[in-house]
Amino acid sequence: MTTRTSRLIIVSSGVMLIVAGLILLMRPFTPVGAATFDAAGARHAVHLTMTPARAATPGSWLIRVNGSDGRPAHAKAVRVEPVMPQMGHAIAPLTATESGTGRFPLAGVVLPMPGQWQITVTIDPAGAADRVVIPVLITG
Ligand SMILES: [Cu+2]
Repeated sequence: MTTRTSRLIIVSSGVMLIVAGLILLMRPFTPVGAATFDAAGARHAVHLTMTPARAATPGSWLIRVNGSDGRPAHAKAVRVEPVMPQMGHAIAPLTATESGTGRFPLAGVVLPMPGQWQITVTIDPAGAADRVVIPVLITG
């Protein structure tokens, strides 16, 4: 192997390592066992992470709200209404208060049944209420 070839190999494997590192860094952070769901309303986009998305298991939810400009949208709190529309039942609505701009965590949320749920998130920054409906499939 010539010096030139080995130098080329060293440089290209370095480039590949950097590319692999960047791909890892740019991947949105998802905790182990988490499921993520996205939906958009008239003025907001909502990204919901559930850890885990499993029935009858207390879950940690993180709701992230962006405005139409794609940036985190400030609100004091959002209202969260989980329902099972095909079955005609729901759990009591929840209020998630803001923890960092556009971030609304909830702890210990229990969805009692597996199946198709609908999580309605109501955002009300400065009185312009926006409802975003997120379809969520919950496993047993
Ligand atoms: Cu049900």
